[in-house]
Amino acid sequence: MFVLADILFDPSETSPDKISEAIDDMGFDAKVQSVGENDKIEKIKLTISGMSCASCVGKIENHLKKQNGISKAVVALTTSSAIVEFERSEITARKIIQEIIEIGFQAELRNETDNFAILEQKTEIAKWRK
Ligand code: 9UX
Repeated sequence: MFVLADILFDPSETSPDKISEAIDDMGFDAKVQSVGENDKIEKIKLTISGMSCASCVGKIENHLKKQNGISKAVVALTTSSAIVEFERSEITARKIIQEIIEIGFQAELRNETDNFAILEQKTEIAKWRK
């Protein structure tokens, strides 16, 4: 009997081949059929400076939510940070940062490791698609 399993995984933790092996190890025969677009949504953390009162939070959140492709924008005044979720096909991290700067604040990706993690993940996925 042949069945299809749709598996959602974290590319930083495992790979389709590893998952398939693990299923083989349990006594079944698994083959990877396709690696889908599980990277449609990207989540970034930003450091935002220039916020001096609670209304700034609302200003930034509202401005971001108006942009196409941004599904979530949560800004925190106390930690000078923001978490933004967006569709890669609609908008980029660079554009999001530009939008924040345009309304008078400073923004940058929270740290280098995050940038590398995003890059690595993309490279991994590109590899599997070949
Ligand atoms: Mo508060 Mo923010 O008076 O741009 S709204 S400083």
